[in-house]
Amino acid sequence: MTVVLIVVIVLLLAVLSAGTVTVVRRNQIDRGPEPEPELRRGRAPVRPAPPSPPDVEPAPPPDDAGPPRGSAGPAGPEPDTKAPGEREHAAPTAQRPRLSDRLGRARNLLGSSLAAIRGRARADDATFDELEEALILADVGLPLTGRLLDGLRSRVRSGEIADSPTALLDALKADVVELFAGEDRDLAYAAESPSVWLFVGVNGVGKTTTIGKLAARESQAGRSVVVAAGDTFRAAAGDQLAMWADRSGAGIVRGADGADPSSVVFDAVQHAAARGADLVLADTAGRLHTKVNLMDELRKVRRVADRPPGHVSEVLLVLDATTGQNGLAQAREFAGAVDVTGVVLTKLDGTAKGGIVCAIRSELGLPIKLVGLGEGADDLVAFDPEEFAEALFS
Ligand SMILES: Nc1nc2c(ncn2[C@@H]2O[C@H](COP(=O)(O)OP(=O)(O)OP(=O)(O)O)[C@@H](O)[C@H]2O)c(=O)[nH]1
Ligand SMILES: [Mg+2]
Repeated sequence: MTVVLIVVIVLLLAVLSAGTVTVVRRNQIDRGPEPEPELRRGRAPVRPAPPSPPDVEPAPPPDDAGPPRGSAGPAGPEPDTKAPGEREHAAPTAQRPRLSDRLGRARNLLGSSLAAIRGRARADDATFDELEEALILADVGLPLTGRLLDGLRSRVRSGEIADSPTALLDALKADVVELFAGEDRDLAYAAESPSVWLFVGVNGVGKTTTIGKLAARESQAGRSVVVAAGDTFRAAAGDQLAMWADRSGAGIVRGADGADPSSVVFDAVQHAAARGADLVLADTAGRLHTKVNLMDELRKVRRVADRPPGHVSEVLLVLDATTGQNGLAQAREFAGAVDVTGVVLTKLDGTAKGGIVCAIRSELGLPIKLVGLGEGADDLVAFDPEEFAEALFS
């Protein structure tokens, strides 16, 4: 009897302890996996894409000789069911970054050279040699460096500039600001909506990111925005743009992978017009400026985007400031192909040396409209020559 009682008690204890283990395991499962370290830090660019809206079916490639086929209106299911006016605008964001705070590398590079120049007694040949070296290091480029120094030399000789390094550097700063005088840096809107801003450039320069930043900015300003996923070359490009559109509340029109980019942009314009949207921001696939067929494709995108009801009011060439003088060759080719109206210089916060801004302006005469200072939605600022010269040469 006692033996039977002991066996029953042991069995009871065994059952109870098994139950406890089950509960602990369930609790562990309920907590779910630990978040990825990247997500915990909250870095925006790797945020998982939002559930993508149904894509707009691409219309057949528009024919250059006449109106695009299938162009009666936005094709396929609407990707964005809210009317532009109903769309909630992105929440007001933090203060915009300052160029002087982000131009780290250029300032470091120039800082020690400028300190050495300031320490000299006079603005003599040795001072000019040092200044020449500093400007070339800062990516101002040989031709412009030569022109700037020639002008300064003759003004020191004539006594217009005092024979002191500080006076010399002040005059240089003023000359750099003067380079940008008279340029129209405003982004243009067409008299009739929708305006189309087309973004072009080589691979990886920051076209899609710039569109994302601008979609947020324009939405905050109260404009209704549609982004056109004209990069049908890379499968992930549409998702990247959809993520930015989702954040800013902009509408998006996408095409199938490999679709004719001009048909996607055309659909986006139709979609924007049908909904009374103000602005279409059209992405394009990165392309080498030396590839004739790809540059021809871009010409076609521009032509199609400019057909009523669309009005191309900006063609923005996006250049990566860290590529230095090669940006000039890119700018020449793109400007020749699609009538570039302005430059967006990205990654000035990175390893860029800054002086390329001056070279682009002086060699190509294109206005620098915007500057990218980071990967976040707020990291896009209007280019300010005074602030730039102050940041670079102080
Ligand atoms: N630091 C920094 N990174 C930037 C800036 N603008 C873009 N980037 C980063 O540069 C990388 C490329 O940006 P994308 O916008 O994908 O470039 P893209 O021109 O659209 O590239 P493709 O579509 O491949 O031609 C991304 O990692 C961006 O986060 C900037 O101003 N500063
Ligand atoms: Mg892109």
